[in-house]
Amino acid sequence: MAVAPKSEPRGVPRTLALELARVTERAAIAAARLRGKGDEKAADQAAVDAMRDELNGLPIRGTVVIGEGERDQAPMLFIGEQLGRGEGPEVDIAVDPLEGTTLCAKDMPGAIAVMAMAERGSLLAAPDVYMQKIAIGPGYPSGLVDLDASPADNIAALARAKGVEPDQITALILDRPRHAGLIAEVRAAGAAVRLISDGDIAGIIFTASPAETGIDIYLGTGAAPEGVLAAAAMRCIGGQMQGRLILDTPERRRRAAEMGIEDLNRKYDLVDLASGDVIVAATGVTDGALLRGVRFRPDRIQTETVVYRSEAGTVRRILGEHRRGLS
Ligand code: VTB
Ligand code: MG
Ligand code: MG
Repeated sequence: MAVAPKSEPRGVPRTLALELARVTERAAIAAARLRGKGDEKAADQAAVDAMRDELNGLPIRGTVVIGEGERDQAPMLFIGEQLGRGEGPEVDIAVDPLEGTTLCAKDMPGAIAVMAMAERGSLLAAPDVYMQKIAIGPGYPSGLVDLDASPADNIAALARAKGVEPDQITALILDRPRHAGLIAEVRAAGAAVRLISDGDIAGIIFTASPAETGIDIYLGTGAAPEGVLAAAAMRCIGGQMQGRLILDTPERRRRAAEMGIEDLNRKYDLVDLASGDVIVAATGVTDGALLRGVRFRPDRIQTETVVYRSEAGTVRRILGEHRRGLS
């Protein structure tokens, strides 16, 4: 009996996965040249330029829906910018060319170049405001934790589901004054808190493999673009996530409305943030727990990239060696 050919998936052609890796590799290398130089803007700009240039060579009709940078006036791939050669599939593009600009400028762990590509209309076009977020890994009943539940209830529910005491739970939280209350509540619930200075995309991804990372839950408020990028990755790996935009000024509300957001208090689920067929790629800039940073050797440049694809649920790690054309 003839085996039916596997149908070509709709949405984003899977061959683009390697192209995405190429894009984040280039951005990471460009940023890594400015690692430890104390100049966040220059490193960000280098990553943005490299990413834009590489994306413009792809056979896609891309629209930037997430272009991080508005909030801190960083150089950005702007929302609405059209990318690609103007042929091929219509796709949404979300980018954070240099996630953790401060980490890069100080040569601290965890700076990455990251982007997502998805079927047209499937990534939340979020303004660069803050987003309240919660995430846990795969394997739990849906709705186990909730953005609107208290930290104590979320920790207790997660501990019960894992069959452990709350003191066996570790929450990852951005180290910010705004989180003082949250951190105290999580500790009062008996859980441990691991603080990070930046990099909550990786922070959310860590919840997907608690045995390796030691992180069971992500809690707190980070940037919305990073929320959408993290959601895109979680769609591929599995896990649960919710987010809510913080639209606390007339200007932010105006900006959100302009971008088509109708319910300003909406609690977004994972699939509201990133639906459809999605590919995510990230390359390490500095060494980190998720990815090794760029290594400059006399004869080559080495990179580590991870590529996630939702349709097949694949996670691929690519060790790149770049020998030419990278001066
Ligand atoms: C977080 C963090 C990012 O922005 O999303 C953060 O994960 C939120 O903004 O790496 P504040 O720094 O204002 O708290 C970053 O630090 C930078 O994009
Ligand atoms: Mg950025
Ligand atoms: Mg960022």
